[in-house]
Amino acid sequence: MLAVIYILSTCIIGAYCDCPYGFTAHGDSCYLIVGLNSTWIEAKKYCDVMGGDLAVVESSEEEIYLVNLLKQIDATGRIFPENYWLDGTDVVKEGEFRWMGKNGNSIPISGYTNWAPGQPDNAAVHENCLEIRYSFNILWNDLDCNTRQNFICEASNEWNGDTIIG
Ligand SMILES: [Ca+2]
Ligand SMILES: [Ca+2]
Ligand SMILES: [Ca+2]
Repeated sequence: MLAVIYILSTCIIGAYCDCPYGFTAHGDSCYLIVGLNSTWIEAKKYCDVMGGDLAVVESSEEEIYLVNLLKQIDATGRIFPENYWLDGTDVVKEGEFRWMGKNGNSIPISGYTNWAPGQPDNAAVHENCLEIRYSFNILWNDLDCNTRQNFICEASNEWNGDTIIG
């Protein structure tokens, strides 16, 4: 609990609390909804370049926030209401979905999930990447990783620009 208070207080003070350029802060994280038609791995690289990673949705609170964000963007018409890659995949071992993270630090998707009814179904035996799918009532689905679509990046709100080289 002390650690949580510390993180919150540093954010309130603002000393080490910031989002990468273009991201929106919410709780401990920052988010960027990206309307580029990208494969899952292209999306993951894009998020990395922007200072984050593909989004890891760990709670209903986080998902409700994101879905509201998607609906707001939908209302602007700036991004066609398509589908959005998240960080999950079972490409390494079929049926074992993991949040891939970075540097080999993947973890099994356990606890909170929000799969659409009947998903993941590994349709046509090659659906290995996790998306939020509009036509499935904005719930999770596994899809062919090579499909080009929108995606959601997430970064820590303690991000700073110290890693900029040159
Ligand atoms: Ca998250
Ligand atoms: Ca699969
Ligand atoms: Ca599927």
